[in-house]
Amino acid sequence: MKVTALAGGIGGARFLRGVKAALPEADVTVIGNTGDDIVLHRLNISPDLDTVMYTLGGGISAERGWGREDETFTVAAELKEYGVGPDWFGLGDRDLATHLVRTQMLAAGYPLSEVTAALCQRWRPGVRLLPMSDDRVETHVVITDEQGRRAIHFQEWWLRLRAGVPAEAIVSVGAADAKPAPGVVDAIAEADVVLLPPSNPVVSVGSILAVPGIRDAVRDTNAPVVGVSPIIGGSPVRGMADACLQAIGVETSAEAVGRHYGSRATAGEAKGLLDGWLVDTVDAGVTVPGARVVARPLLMTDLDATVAIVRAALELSGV
Ligand code: GDP
Ligand code: FO1
Ligand code: CA
Repeated sequence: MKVTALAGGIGGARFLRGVKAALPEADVTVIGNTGDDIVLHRLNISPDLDTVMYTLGGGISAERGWGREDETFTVAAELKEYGVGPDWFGLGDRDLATHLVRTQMLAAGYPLSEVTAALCQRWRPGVRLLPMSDDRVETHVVITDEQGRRAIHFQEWWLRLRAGVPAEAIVSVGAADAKPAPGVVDAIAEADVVLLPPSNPVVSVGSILAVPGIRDAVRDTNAPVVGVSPIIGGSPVRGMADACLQAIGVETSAEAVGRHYGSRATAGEAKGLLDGWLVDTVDAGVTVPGARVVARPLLMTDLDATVAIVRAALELSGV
């Protein structure tokens, strides 16, 4: 069976661990968000690709959910001594090696998709991990602070400001001119099932869908498309997705996010993405016109619980 998933970082990666355990024989393609990518100290950093790669490859920090297990931050401490920022981004020593390899390969002319494949040679995540695009796309957030109204990188808003300053707009810089990476559109078109994990609907799944051609591929695939809600009982399970949803005028609820994705049964321009929408049992009764909505426990507390969520999503898809 061919499974294709559109994933962000921690929520996506944890869900994918369940996909691999539920379907050990499946051919899984992951389309990863690169809107969070940032260049710091001339290093190309791809946090969401790395989170998926390390989580599925056994290198993730279990405690933090991002970066490497057994990490040290000596280089970051030395940079701080020089007064060289930013100090809000946790640059780990082990993680640094990944950024160095990625930066060198990109500088040598390899596209990000090939660089990612090369990094995965080491980590063997057991899925085909494709960046959404080989073109540079960066999520920026428009805020107003003491320096006036300006756009800052998503990572600065998320990590330094902890999304505490309201986002007046969230912009995918470069997305309009980006092309899907090789294999992305085919992986959606040729899948037996397409899954939208419980990733951030705005800055993870939303960024991927902002690359021209990807949203249409999801709308038009012959495969059933099922999404899993990252919002339970009116709150994100982790992180600050509510601040992102507010910026795009979507209420923080499983129903509003399901309706934001919309149903594939809707005709014309308003055609959405979903055949099925999985919500938590506390959100039972939610409706998304044109899509089947099923309620199941959606907390990925351990692998067994996550496998049960994946099985429920597959059942809902009918595959
Ligand atoms: P990020 O890139 O690291 O922020 O990760 P993602 O975008 O992939 O996922 C973030 C989302 O995962 C958040 O909005 C959380 O609400 C959601 N999430 C985290 N843990 C769980 C869980 O156990 N169950 C569900 N349903 N959602 C979760
Ligand atoms: N998340 C944090 O909350 N603080 C950090 O310092 C941090 C550093 C970091 C470094 C590499 C990496 O791959 C991920 C990292 N993350 C960090 C996670 C990540 O950047 C974001 O929290 C998510 O992408 C938000 O969507
Ligand atoms: Ca992310």
